[in-house]
Amino acid sequence: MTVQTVAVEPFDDQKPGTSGLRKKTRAFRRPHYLECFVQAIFDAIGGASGKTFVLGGDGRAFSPEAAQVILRMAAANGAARVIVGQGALLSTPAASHLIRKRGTDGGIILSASHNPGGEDGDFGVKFNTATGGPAPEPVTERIYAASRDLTDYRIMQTGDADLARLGTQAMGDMLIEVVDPVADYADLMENLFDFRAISALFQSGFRMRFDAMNAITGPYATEVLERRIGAPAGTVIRAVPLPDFGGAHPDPNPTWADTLMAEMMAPDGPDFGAASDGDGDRNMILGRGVYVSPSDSIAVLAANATLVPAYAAGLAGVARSMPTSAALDRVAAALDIECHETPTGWKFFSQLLDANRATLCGEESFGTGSNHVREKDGLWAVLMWLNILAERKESVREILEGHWRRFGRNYYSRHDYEALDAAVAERVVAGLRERLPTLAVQAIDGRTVVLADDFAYTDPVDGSVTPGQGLRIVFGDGARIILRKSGTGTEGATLRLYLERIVAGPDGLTEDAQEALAGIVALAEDLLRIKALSGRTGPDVIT
Ligand code: VG1
Ligand code: CO
Repeated sequence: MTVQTVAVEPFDDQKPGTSGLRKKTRAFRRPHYLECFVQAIFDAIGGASGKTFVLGGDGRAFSPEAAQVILRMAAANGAARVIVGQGALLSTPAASHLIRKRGTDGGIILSASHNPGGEDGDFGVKFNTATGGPAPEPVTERIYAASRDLTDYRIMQTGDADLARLGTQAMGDMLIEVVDPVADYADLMENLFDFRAISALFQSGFRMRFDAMNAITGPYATEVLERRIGAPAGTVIRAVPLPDFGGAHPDPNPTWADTLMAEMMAPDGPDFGAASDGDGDRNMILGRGVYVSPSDSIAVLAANATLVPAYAAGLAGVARSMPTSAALDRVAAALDIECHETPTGWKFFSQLLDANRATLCGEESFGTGSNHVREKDGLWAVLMWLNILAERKESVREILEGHWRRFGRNYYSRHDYEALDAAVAERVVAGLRERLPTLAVQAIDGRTVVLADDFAYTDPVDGSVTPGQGLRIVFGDGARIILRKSGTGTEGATLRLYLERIVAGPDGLTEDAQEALAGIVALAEDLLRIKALSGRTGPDVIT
């Protein structure tokens, strides 16, 4: 076995976004493209020599080939060991857990998460550090810099490793350890939650539907819900990960999980419904006839966390991304714990979790998690809900409405304008940015603006400042309009418009969210003119 050094011209577009490098599968299949990014990762972390890594992903097209390339490159770069999920499979939270449990130097996750997969879809590569969390900004900056300076990469000339066979095999001086992708993660869940209480709930006739969307959570949900907890067979649907997700868009929201939505909205629908995304870190929560907005979900979980064994002692603090509604803030105030507001992307939570400044974290984009790993975790959120439902013996709707009566309701919605012409998107953003200073001293439409800025985050742990994280207009009554550009798309530019309005109650708590927000939506269009400038008649996805 010899190490080959391949001279290359560097690529100039390997800048990781909100969560890793995402490109069209075809772009990743171009000669040397994946190899250059992987070498840039190794170079950016001071080399791979003597190190141990975790490797796996959501099984989308190109994953098997990519895993073999990464193994041959890790061997050529002197890595000591790579722990690989069987079949190169690992959900994002399971990979994070494995990195931590085995004390490795980090891991490489092959996924473009909620982006569609297949030959015409997207592929992605993400590096997580030894904490188990997504590489923080300084590391992704170093990876990008290394990718631009690259002159060559190193790869072992050898055949494929057998990733179907559990156990250890050698590749040159490096060991490849193929592990069951599900077992360690399922054990972790069993330690956090009261599986017996959840089992009893199912035995009492509770009905659930879990839509794995033909993606990675299928094997995890089947093992945990059906085998260990004893939910009826068939509770988990679309449970086998497919390279193209069966043509589905593996994003758990009302638009893309429409079949599940229809089943849950029927009068005789199941008691509880949930869906997860491509790489298993997102979750959508539904009750019979009710959709739980992710911003409400994290608030409800925080308010009820002490009912769950792992959090019985209370929470050190909570955190939410800036565009996530402020429903969580009121729970934190009631619990008298810290509430942090971070930029979008899980990497900003990791530092707070490490410093024990937060125990639970949430994002409006169907991401919820805790200090059990350093990623958001779809199945964990589902189990949190199940454990709380088992303890409270109330329906999802009763819990949600009770929460609003106690804390008030933050009506919330996100409107996405996808794959816009990049110049058009920039015009919308620049237009608003220019007007921010004047907005801050104005009353618009009878509402007083108390803050209009471009969100900059100061990390309370290390004092680092991350500017430019989204334009926000905050009104005196707590209503907000927020605009930011997506950092995970692979086509044109996607604009996300986040809308929020607070109703303290006791009246007006159960309106339809879009109707309750109609005034704010109209105001946003007046200010931003997204429709006028883009020629679109409305958003592509509403969550
Ligand atoms: C989106 C979400 C963000 C999430 C990120 C990664 O980013 O808005 O909240 O952390 O995806 O999630 P953006 O930049 O497109 O808004 V995942 O499940 O796609 O890794
Ligand atoms: Co994801």
